[in-house]
Amino acid sequence: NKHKSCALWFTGYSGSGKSTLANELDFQLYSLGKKSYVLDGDNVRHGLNKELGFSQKDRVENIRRVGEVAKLFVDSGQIVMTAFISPYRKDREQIRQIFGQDEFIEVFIDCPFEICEMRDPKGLYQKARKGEIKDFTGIDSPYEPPINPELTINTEQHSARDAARYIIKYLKDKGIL
Ligand code: GGZ
Repeated sequence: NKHKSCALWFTGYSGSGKSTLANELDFQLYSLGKKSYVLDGDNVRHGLNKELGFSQKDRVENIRRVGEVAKLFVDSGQIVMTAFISPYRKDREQIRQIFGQDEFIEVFIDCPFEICEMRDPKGLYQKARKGEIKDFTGIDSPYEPPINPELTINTEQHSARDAARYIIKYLKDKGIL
């Protein structure tokens, strides 16, 4: 059951399916006997990063800390999935630099913005449209898609189950699993 450790860095809009896919992948890896962990807003923004909001400055710091924590997981020999919007290309590239070659796998969760807004699982897009939430990604805060991600997953066309299988195949092909 040996595997190499790596960080799978999911990036995409709110509602694009990052956490759903990360958790499905976590489940599939567990079924294969592999040790993995998901970092997302639920377990990071309420604790470690609870003083941070959604201004550009706070997002940059949020993502910087998540990158450092992900690095600790990789150093401990695990496969870590991070599910944060991580809207700035430069920040993602800086995090890539702290990892070794092949340890950082950027996964673009490519779901059309209109679909994310239509899904609106938490009603946040509607609130942002009404001006009740400021600095909302894709509305009045930017999102910079990756230019050369290791993987691109369209969650409009593929189920989380199939997408997770596709990522596992990638990890096997790369000799990580
Ligand atoms: C974007 C926001 C905002 C604003 C609250 N903009 O669908 P969700 O609810 O669960 O995912 C979103 C999450 C984004 O947090 P991240 O830590 O991933 O963002 S970043 O990487 O940019 O630091 C959404 C909710 O928090 N949320 N306000 N203004 N998303």
